[in-house]
Amino acid sequence: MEDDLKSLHEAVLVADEDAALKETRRLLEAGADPRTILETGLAAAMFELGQRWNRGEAFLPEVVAAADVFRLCGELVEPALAARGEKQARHLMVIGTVKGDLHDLGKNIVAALLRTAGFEVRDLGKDVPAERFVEAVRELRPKILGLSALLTTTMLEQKTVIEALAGAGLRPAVKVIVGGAPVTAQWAREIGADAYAANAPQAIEVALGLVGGAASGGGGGGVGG
Ligand code: B1M
Repeated sequence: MEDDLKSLHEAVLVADEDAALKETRRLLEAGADPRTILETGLAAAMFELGQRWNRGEAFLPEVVAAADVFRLCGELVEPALAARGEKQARHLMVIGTVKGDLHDLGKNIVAALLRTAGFEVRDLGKDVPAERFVEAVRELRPKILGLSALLTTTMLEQKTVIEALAGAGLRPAVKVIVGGAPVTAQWAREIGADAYAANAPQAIEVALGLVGGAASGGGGGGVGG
């Protein structure tokens, strides 16, 4: 299993679609935890590629190709994840990547894992304007709204959404969780979010805490204080 996860990691890094899909199928058939496949195999590879990009050791076309392979493998894993969440009580959550931001791989993982924890997740996609989030909260009345941002420039849009919710009189109606690589607990506090989560497993913990399903803890969680 360890070796298969390693092979999957390598295949995503070099954007070898056939090998990555084969390894994902092999892991699923061997009964590997789909969360582990997502986090340890797929997400860790994208993280490493991001670091290589930071150091100038990887280039945009490689990142785009790897992101595509990541998405295809994620689609294979999702049914196994969804099957885990089916028997649990459903809390509605709306999630999306904010306006101006096209990064959705992390948000997709967060959404997929939340489904395994008993949340019904409405994913509004990426590049979502504040008005669309407000409209979704007004119409769907979710317990939680999740805002993902991967760019330092688009983090500001998380604040815009929270302000737009307040302007529409909807802020008390929904708990807001913010996340994404440049986002911090301090930023979450500054913009008046209810919680921050650093990664997908933390997002589950935090979301369950907000709906009274479990105590939140770890590195993420409420932003008060
Ligand atoms: Co872009 N990109 N990118 N990119 N990209 C980053 C973010 C960057 C750090 C790379 C770099 O320069 N080193 C940099 C941002 C710099 C900054 O603002 N500080 C950057 C840039 C500059 C850009 C462009 C401007 C590049 C260009 O065109 N010149 C451009 C912008 C496009 C736009 O959005 N308008 C761009 C484009 C792209 C691609 C399209 C090629 C592709 C995205 C494909 C896609 O998402 N469908 C891409 C990618 C893949 C990356 C990196 C390499 C990887 C991001 C990723 O998917 N990671 C990234 C480098 C990096 O992050 N170090 C980079 C894997 C994913 C599983 O992790 O998204 O962090 P992550 O999600 C985690 C947590 O953050 C958290 O949980 C997830 C899972 O554990 N999380 C949440 C995320 N959302 C959450 C929400 C929550 C809670 C937790 O609650 C609601």
